[in-house]
Amino acid sequence: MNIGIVCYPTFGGSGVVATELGKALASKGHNIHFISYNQPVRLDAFTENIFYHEVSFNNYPLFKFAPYETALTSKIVHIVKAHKIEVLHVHYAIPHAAAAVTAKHILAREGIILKIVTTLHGTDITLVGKDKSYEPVVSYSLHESDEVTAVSESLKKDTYEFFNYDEKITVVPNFIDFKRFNKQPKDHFKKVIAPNGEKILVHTSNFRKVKRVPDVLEIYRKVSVKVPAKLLLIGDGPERAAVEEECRECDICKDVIFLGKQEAVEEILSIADLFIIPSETESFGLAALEAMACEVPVISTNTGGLPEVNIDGVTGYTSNIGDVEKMAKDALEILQDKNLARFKAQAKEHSLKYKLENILPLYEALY
Ligand code: GMT
Repeated sequence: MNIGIVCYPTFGGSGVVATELGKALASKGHNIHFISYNQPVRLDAFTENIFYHEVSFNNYPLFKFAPYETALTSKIVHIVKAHKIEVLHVHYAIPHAAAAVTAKHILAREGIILKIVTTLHGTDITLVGKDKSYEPVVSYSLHESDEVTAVSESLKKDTYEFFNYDEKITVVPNFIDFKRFNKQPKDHFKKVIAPNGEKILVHTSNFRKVKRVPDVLEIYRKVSVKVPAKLLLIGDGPERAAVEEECRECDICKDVIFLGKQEAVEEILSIADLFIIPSETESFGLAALEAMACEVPVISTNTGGLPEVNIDGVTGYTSNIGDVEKMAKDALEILQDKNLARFKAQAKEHSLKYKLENILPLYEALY
């Protein structure tokens, strides 16, 4: 098939899922056309039947805000016509679904049929659900999509709750390519980070408020009083400077290592003993699943789709938002030598449910 994929090009989340999906579809012989404002970060190597189309526009002085949605809509129309796109899969509702729906209507006037699959990823529903200003456009775009998917049961429920939409939503969870996400032998790296056999705790995120990175620090501090440990923080974002400042104030800079944005996150996860994700809201928690695939148990909140991914007492533990006391206690429980191997094995075992080979056919069936 000729398939268009509209996504954000950034590290993490919806952009990663969209890009990995496109690459997997291309390897099965589909022609994949990515449409975005930048080359998606994981679209890093030439592949025969993958094409990238950049949305660009001139920002005239009259415009206070760049008309991205209009430029995207026009781009979709051009690409669908030029490459005979049959299905357009948009990741993240705002503004991608609305642009796709407008393009579909423009094309219909010329007798061209375009089918739209909209995948909801999280903040397009949960955060926006609390800000009603986008509601009419999102509800309309969902109605006008041919298929709507959500990445967890929790997100499906939230969508029905926040939006004026009661048609079918298919849950298609995030997935893992186990050819890439696997525990790798990285003992030399582990020795550099933890020369005295310290436990290694890891957190990955875009350092937005919703990730509650200060809670990660608090959990680490409570754990490291009892068990020698190092904390690796992967990613970058608005809250990072404040968290670094807090490390300096608490004099723990030598044990808390900020790694910034990392491409080969699986190599770092390969030396980790525990992954911490204390988010305020998380529709799925792909970062947690990536950790589990590398045999790392998870300490998370019980919000959104996290309990679907991190099974309480099996792959790690879940807690109420902000309950750092319990999260630290649970972390110590997992880190005890008699428990660690069991939790690691169980995390891996559960992650296998989300292997690419299981999830890809679900999307193909929708197309
Ligand atoms: O987590 C983020 O802030 C990025 C965000 C996105 O839209 O790219 O991630 C969302 O989509 C991911 C892929 O489906 C999910 O794994 C994340 O849980 C979700 N983030 C939130 O709900 C906060």
